[in-house]
Amino acid sequence: MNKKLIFIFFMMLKNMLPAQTPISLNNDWRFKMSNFKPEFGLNDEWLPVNTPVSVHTALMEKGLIPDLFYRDNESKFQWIEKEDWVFDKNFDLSPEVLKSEHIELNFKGLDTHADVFLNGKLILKANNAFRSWQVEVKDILQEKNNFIRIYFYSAVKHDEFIKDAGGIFPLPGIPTNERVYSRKPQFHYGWDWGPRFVNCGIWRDIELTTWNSSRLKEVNIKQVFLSKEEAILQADVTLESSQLGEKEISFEVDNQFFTKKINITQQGLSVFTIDNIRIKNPRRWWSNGLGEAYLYDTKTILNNGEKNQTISKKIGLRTLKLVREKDKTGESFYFELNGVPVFAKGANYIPMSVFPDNVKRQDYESLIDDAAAANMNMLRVWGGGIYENDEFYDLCDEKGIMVWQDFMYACAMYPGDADFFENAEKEAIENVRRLRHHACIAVWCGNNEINEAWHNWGWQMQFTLAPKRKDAIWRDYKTLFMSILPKVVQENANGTAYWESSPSYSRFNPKADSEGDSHYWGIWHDEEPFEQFRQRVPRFMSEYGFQSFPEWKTILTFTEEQDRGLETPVMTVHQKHPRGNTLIRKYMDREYHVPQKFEDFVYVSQVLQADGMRRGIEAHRIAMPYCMGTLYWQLNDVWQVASWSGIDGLGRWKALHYAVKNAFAPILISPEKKGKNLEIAVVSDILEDIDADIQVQVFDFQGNLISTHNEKHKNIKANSSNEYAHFAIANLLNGHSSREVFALIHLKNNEKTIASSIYYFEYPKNLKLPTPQIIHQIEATPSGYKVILQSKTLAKNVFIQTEALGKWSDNYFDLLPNETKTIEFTLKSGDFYKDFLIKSLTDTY
Ligand code: BMA
Repeated sequence: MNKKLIFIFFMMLKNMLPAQTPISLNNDWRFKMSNFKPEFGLNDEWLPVNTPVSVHTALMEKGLIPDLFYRDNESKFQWIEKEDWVFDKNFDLSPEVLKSEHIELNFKGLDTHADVFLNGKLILKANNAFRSWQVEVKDILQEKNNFIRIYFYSAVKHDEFIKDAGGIFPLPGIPTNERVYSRKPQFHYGWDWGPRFVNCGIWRDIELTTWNSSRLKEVNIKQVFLSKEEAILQADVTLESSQLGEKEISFEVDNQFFTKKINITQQGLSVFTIDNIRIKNPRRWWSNGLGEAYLYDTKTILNNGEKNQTISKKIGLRTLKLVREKDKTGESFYFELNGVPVFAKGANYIPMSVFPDNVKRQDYESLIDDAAAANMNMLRVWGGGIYENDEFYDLCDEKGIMVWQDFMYACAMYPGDADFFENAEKEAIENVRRLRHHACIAVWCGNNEINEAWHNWGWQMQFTLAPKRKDAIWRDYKTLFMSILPKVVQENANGTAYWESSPSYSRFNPKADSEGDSHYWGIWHDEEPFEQFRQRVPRFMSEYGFQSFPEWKTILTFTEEQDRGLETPVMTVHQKHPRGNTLIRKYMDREYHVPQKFEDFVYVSQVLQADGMRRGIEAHRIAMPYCMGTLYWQLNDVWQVASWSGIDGLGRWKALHYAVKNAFAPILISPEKKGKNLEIAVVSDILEDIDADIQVQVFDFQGNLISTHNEKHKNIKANSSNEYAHFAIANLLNGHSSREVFALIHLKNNEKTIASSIYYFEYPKNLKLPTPQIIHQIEATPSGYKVILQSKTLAKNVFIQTEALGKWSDNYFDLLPNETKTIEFTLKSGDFYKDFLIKSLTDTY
């Protein structure tokens, strides 16, 4: 054999060695209700199931209960949460496995209160869905017929028990409800966009891991120094050992190996550092839009005799700081990536399904692609959901999406006993360490809206709390969010910032606009007009939003004919905000003709939401660098529902997501009427200056040119926003009515359009829109279809519907008079021609 072949053979052998390869215990489980009750219509039998799975998803999968999101099924299946459920499984092990010195059972996610028995022995009492659990089980295992049983206690019964057992907690009756007693996804108890399904089950993998003498427990890759010329890293390698002696560890990055001889002098955990890992001319990690999100592959290897063990991680080299500096108006709040202040463009992310056990890698891929495609560079993982699966953060790393990561606490006061704090601390340490190597992680935030709620939502009065009780609740808040969590971040997050609570101040506090991050709900809750976005500009807008309905084809999936009306009992189940429909209608009435037909109302609700939020985004972007971020509420949905999302529960983009894609474009033109002028601001996220001409053309709806105006050679400054031109509206209109024309604004560099915008001088309901004749042609493409459209007159908010699932390159757009527009549809599944329909705003009159 030549040397090359020997090498290949050796590498194959090395890869085949079983050392540390976990043995999956995911398959061949069975489950049933613990105390069988015939009234629920199930048989008293064990049901075979593969994990990860939860009770609700398993029952649906088996066809024993119907689709829980259909019609009003939510209320019919609330009994599931009140029962205890048992999962068990038999398994054999090979003599080789049993020979290992150590055999560990690793439960990556149990939701939530569970007793675990192995071969009749209680090995674990789990009480936190956000933690993983490792148990050494060598002494309990046998070759044949091992038996594992997991008994899940009803979380709601657990919560009620704690709540009622006044003496157990020092502070019974903590506002606002009992969900705080369970460390599980808080939205499972119902939210203003989600159903209540207090789920339980094995929601992440279960594995057996074996090891002898020593194993790699963890590696913490620290970035010691980073410049354009050089990166210096350090790998802190934690080993767990039962035998002492000499070994070798190595670290591989960028085709370089760094090896270290080590001497293990103690049993248990020891940390060894490989330092001075140097990468010349490092390729740095940039957020979406600013450059490549380059990732380096790393391998940390324990040379363990003939059995090597490897931990692989992808890392991005970057500096990412949260900059908060006092200034004349208050305090700045922005993220600085590799020394560049970055305007954060994105949304709030909630879990991808009510049942996170059911979310697949391709679902994550699709959603993170959607975020990147809409020019986003940041998502906020909101505190009422979950610390996401690794795949989510891997994809954010790859696509350059920075992550604002909340700890999982939302809109309630939490207990303050020692057990709770210990559990919370362990949960935080585990998750911070799990995620710290991800380039995407930008900030850890203590909670969602708890500080604001305590001070502004009237709880202190509502719950008539005695002063002592109030003080104690606030003391516990401070312990968790101002002491335990920041300490965990400081000690484990490799320099990532901690922020106590989002938002810092309520919208009724003037400081909300001058420092910290802000949730602005004056638009929506307080019924303020969308124009108010320009008046209430904070330093960093981390929440604001407006509802719409999911697409009609999505509504059809959970309704029957008689359900399809705004206030029908079934639609009410799928609208969780008590004033949701009233508010949508009220805002619609201000700016649009309110359609009679529900189907049209659904469509106009989306157009309304999209345009309102566009105005919000523009208000925030043009205010840079005063304001340095805009994350709207909310990116996605957990089911089919009327909500603030831009992508509906079946993954269909609402009008909002298309509008966001334009409003988040690297270069944005933002026209705004001020007095008698139309002012043209341009925002550029590009890191160099651009020489550009601004051209404004005014047309009537038949396409006749009314006037043209040019401003030549404007220096559009890098990474900034400025007003570059203004035009007297009277000159633009040139004697025509503002109800009959629109302005088309182009920004051109060497005659090439680099950004454009359409401006209307009036609300849509005041425009004298002609009824367009849209002609179209459909052609098949390798990935789906393309639709070519044309109209002689303006067609506003052209919407193309198909029953098929897939992605449109554009939708809900204005088709200009005589323009030929080609739209691509990438088909995922379904029949493209079924219920194919094209409509525009005037079709709803
Ligand atoms: C925010 C969030 C959520 C809520 C949303 C819509 O304040 O933090 O709790 O779902 O508003 O009301």
